[in-house]
Amino acid sequence: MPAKNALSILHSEKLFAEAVKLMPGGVSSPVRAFKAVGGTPLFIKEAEGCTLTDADGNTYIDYVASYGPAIVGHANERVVAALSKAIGRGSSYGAPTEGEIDLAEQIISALPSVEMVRFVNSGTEATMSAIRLARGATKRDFIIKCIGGYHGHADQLLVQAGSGALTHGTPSSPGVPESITSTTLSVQYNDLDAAKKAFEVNASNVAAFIVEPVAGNMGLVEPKEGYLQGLRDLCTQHGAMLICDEVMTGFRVAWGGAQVRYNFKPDITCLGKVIGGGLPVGAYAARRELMEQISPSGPIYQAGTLSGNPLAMAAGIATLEILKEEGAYDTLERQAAALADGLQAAADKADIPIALNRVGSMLCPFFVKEKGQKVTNYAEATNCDTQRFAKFFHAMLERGVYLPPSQYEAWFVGLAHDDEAIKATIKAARESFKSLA
Ligand code: KE4
Repeated sequence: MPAKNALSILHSEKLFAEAVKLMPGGVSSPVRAFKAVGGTPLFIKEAEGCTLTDADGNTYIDYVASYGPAIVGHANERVVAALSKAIGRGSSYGAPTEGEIDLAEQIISALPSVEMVRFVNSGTEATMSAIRLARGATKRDFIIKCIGGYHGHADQLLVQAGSGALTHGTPSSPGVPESITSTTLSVQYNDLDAAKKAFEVNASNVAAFIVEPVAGNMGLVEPKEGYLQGLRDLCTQHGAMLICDEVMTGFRVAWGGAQVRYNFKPDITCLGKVIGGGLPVGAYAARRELMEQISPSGPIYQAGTLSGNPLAMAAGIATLEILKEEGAYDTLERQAAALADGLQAAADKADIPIALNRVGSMLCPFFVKEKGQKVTNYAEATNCDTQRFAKFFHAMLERGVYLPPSQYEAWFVGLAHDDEAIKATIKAARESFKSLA
């Protein structure tokens, strides 16, 4: 387990000073810059299991897990072995490979709504392509998304987005033309009436409703009873596609993702993160008659130099093989439940009000203003004490626990978070909550 952290993060500070001269904000993705919590982002030198080591040699129990992919633990020996074998055969051919068949078969066998898959290189590409497929298949232009829903940074979806955009308080980004976003409608998540109204107003123009089945980019908010099936019925009623963005929940909240956990059938599913085992990957998938409309079997164009990359396929296949083993999801459930219970008890003991939401191995403590407050939608999620979260974040970091640097991100528990790690995290949380009181 992590040694007591040295106070020094001198190397990270030095590296960050260099990085900011070379890259916007010194990072390759905004949330990593610690803007929402303050302080210097830590430069990570290596990771193993559930532990990160920063440039100064400090070690941390990690709940970012690369925002989901590291579900079987960092540098998992079976994933490393698969990659070591694959890299010796080259890294990319620009030609079909057997690995794509193997991973596609796994995905199709896990998701009852899916008969065919197309691999891409990120969640953004997956959702962008799924929207194009829905628009091409329905010959309609409008899409509906949820306020606070984040589906990557494609122009048409960066409208009242969650995650980074929400964290930075600029939900709609400059550089996105009004002409592009005029066909994107936003409604409240978990509000079926709002969805109904959006459909009624735009009836026969709606190509798709895209939803994160479990909202993981406004913190973590679980779907209300009947919400997802309600969206399914609305899309069927209006001839629109239901796009289920499972980039975060796919193979995370269940082997079959949220659509199996909550038992509903989307038209198109987007995947990423876990299916690449930490390498760049995304995928969109659907029934045959839809997917065969994608080039080259159909007219809807989509392509990618590194799509189906042999290394990403090898890492994804190895990761899913581990998750498919008996008991993997029981372990994820048990460890995440133990953490959630411990966090709640620690907050209660320090008399710090939190609303702790959890779905499987994804969880998020919201720093609510009043004891007993729940967080069931975007308005409640964004009515939290983000300053208090920031203080908690740093208190935990000093005690060797690395959390996502924003109140609007989910925490991820993986197979490598053993009892010792969970206990150490709860101990750090007890002290951290106390320091806030
Ligand atoms: P990427 O393009 O970042 O691979 O995937 C975009 C995406 C799509 N859909 C959902 C539900 C997602 O959560 C994401 C990306 N998630 C964020 C974490 N909140 C990635 C972290 C980051 O932006 O650095």
